[in-house]
Amino acid sequence: MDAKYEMHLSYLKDHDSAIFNAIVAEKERQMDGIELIPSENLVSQGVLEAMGSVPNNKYSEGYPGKRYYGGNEIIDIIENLAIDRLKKLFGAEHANVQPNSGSPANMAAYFALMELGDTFMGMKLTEGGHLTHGHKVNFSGKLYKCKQYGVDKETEMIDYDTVLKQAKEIKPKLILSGYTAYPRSIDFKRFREICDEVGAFCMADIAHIAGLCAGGAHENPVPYFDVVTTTTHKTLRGPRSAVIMCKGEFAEKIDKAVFPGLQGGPHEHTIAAKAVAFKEAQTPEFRDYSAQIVKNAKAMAEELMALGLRLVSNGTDNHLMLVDVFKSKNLTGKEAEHALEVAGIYCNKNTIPFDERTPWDPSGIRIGTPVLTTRGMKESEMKEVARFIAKALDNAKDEAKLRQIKADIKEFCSGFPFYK
Ligand code: DSN
Repeated sequence: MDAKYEMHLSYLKDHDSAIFNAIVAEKERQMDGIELIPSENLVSQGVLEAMGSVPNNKYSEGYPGKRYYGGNEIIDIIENLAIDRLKKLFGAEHANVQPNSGSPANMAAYFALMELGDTFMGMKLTEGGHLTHGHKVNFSGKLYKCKQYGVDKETEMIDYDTVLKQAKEIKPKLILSGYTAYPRSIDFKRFREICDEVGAFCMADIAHIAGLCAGGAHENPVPYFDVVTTTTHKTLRGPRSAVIMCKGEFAEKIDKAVFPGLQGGPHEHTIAAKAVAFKEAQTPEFRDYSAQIVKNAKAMAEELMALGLRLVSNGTDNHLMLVDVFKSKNLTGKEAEHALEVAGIYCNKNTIPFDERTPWDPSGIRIGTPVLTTRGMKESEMKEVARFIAKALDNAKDEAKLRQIKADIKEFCSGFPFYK
């Protein structure tokens, strides 16, 4: 996106200075720093405007044409636009745009496809999965029996033959692919074959890579998977929310699982914002954006490795990478996250495959390029960012040096403005 966006806060400025000041300070933090959290993004003015709009005021339980409240004829237009645009974007037979965020979207999909207590397979959290992919502290591991798969110890990538072998033994009702911390392409066709071989439902949670799938920078599983969930605020660059897409044969079950199974009144202002984002994602500019995210990630990965940092699986195919800071710099993930934050670089500590440390203070950090790419940065800037990262990690215990790096980063970022 080339445009620089205005923030409309004039009413708050005059009537609620505490919230006004906090929002402006947060906008400045976002603009002055290097945002590397791979699940974050910056949204357009259109998305922001729709989110702050009057459909917020409406109750519309039910679906277009079948609501439990009067006065929904305009809301139906909004929700149908979101549905139609999403189906076109991903080639989906059916779409439900009501899930409020990623976890309830996954919950609704499980409710639709499985009985409580059924067995499914998902990726381990420590190797790239998500809490809702069957972790024991989450509903997904409590309400269902989850047998988890992981990555190969040598390559730190998925070994599809091992997944097939496990699936033959476990005979799961459903196999889930799609991850939150896996830097490599996912062979969705292979997952479909594995599911067909063992008679399992084939589901993906593409929250992280949805923008890449929509823009052609990663294989899109929607046309041939049974059910696909995704959040809408990561690489897809929409409002903080989620959607479910599925084959026509699962449409009724999915819709019933979302409402009345799980949620009440849909957030129609957010659904309007999702519709705006889905239109933006259909443009040639968005295709270029998704390709650039990957080019940028590869450029950053190469430079980080040249600077002596070990990356899980030695690189990336998508928008993110995992840096083994413990092995590379003798820093824990928590120490690295903190040092980078002091320097104005934002990331999150993350376990790496076969981590011997804890998730609260793991061996790695997770970084990615969606936000910097939205700001218009290209490969040469990614190399500069990699050098900032390495310098901050090398000076992790030197507060004064980190503050100097922060000042340099503010100057660097001023060349890539986004919100006025
Ligand atoms: N919290 C998200 C992430 O950061 O990957 C996943 O839901």
